[in-house]
Amino acid sequence: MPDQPRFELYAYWRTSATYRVRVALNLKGLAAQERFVNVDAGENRGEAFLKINPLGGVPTLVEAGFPPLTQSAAILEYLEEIAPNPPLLPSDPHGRARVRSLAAMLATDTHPLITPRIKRYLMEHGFDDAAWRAWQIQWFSTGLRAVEQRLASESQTGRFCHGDTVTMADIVLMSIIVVVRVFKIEVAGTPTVNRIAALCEAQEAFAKADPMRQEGAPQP
Ligand SMILES: N[C@@H](CCC(=O)N[C@@H](CS)C(=O)NCC(=O)O)C(=O)O
Repeated sequence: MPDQPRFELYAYWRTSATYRVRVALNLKGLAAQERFVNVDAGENRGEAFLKINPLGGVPTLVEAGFPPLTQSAAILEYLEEIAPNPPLLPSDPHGRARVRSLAAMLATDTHPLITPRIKRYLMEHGFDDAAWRAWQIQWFSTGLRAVEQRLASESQTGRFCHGDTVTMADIVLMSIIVVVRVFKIEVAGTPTVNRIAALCEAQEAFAKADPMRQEGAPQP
């Protein structure tokens, strides 16, 4: 009998934050048994899931003997510590700070604005579908264009966001790109982002994590 995976990953097909963890697990050769949480049906707000993650968000990583680990950035840092190869952070402090800063521009300052809970609140307070779409375009564009400006102008940018190997910055960047595509939004004027995205998605670890390849994704 094959060994049980070390982790359970509470996940939903489309989510940006879960995608980050999927890519990191793939890159590091770690396996997780996914537990499907239907965010669109509100399962993440049900009593059972709120006991696992009181903020009602996926991903949540569960490992026997430890409390559930929430927050994709914390999960990525944890995976980096338990499985340092391949490294997803540079070896120097300035480099690590730059990678974390690029990642936070999207994971901390962009993504939370377009989550289902924000949509639900806005729709209950006067938004309609068109206003919501304009909101999504506004915040995705703001985040991606700001990252583009840094990537295009900073000398540490290489083939990837930082140097010539994949880091957490690429994982988070791609986590926004794949969701922008799910919502069929086009953000113009981001050539460096597009160049790096093409390199990332050519890698199996990214391709396997694509939302459209997950359980529950709409069939083409
Ligand atoms: N900061 C959290 C975000 C978690 C999060 O908001 N996940 C979204 C899906 S990408 C979610 O489950 N949202 C549920 C909701 O908004 O109701 C992380 O990085 O893990």
